[in-house]
Amino acid sequence: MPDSTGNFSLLQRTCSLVVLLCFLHIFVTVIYYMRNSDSRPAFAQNQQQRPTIHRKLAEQRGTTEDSRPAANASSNGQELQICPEEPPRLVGPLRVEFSDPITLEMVRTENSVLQEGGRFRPPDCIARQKVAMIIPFRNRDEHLKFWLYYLHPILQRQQLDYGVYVINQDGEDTFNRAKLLNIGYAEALKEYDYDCFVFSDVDLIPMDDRNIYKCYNQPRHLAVSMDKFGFRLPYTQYFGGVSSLSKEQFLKINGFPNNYWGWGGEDDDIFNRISSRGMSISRPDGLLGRCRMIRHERDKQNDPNPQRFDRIAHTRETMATDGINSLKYNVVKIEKDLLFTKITVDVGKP
Ligand code: BGN
Repeated sequence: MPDSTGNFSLLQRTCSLVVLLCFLHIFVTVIYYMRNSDSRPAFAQNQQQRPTIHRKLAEQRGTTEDSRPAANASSNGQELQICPEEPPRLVGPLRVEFSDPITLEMVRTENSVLQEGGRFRPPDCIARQKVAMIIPFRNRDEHLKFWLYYLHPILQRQQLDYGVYVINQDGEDTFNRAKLLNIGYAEALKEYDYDCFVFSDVDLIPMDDRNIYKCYNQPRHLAVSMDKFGFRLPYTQYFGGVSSLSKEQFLKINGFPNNYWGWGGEDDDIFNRISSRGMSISRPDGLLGRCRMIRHERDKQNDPNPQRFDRIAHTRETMATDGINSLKYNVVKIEKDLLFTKITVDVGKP
């Protein structure tokens, strides 16, 4: 007859072993999860890895506003190397949505590595390009908040030496996007020796940080795959939304037109300028160039410009005399925030 005490202790030992194995399993899972949670490449939250690395480096360097190191040296005097061709901390596809309850104060706290005016320089290497981000603007503070929230960490991971310039059209007269872009170019150059200019609408956010906001050997169209157009180009010549031109490329086309008042056509004029000067458009592939647009109603004083059809038919004749060489405006106010430089300008009226 089986001994019930023996049976019981066998059962007890089996249970203990099962419990032990469970603990071991949990332990291994936790360790595995912790080791991988920092390096998940896909669909990484934009805010992960945010300023920690830079904050640590800045803390090590003891960088303050007045102790920005020279471009080729760290604060401890060591010679810096040029940044790698491929920035090492990019994470790929990003989650972008506009329902998160964020405030400018939160964005400022998360970007304490910035210098006043929305300026940044990689602390651990010499950036390959000095890029001015130019945003034409009027009454879109809600959109600007999301642009800053998403773009600052991306641009930092892209290891750019950059500054953000919000060019705010003063008054309530008809909006003039391309003229504001010209003004952004001129004003940014008064501050720093930028060699590249990214022109971005305030409501467009890239969905992949491998879409690098820098200049290429041809003028670059960066917003190639927008959610609003079903993630494809609306037409082959489309050059709207976000683009980049080096200083040399910009000057070669005499900048942008100043006389497109109201919505539409100015980006097609820029396209015409580029092709008439023998350049082509460079673009990222459709997957990498995906971006989201913040939905909104059409702005007041930005109705479709009825003259745009006629204007884009004559770009070749007008571009030599209408552009950066004929730009006239008045600066009303310059404000420095930690996250951006806001330049309010009087652009005149049609
Ligand atoms: C085009 C506009 C662009 C605009 C795109 C996308 C014109 C010129 C006359 C054909 N061009 O039609 O300015 O960026 O749509 O919305 O209207």
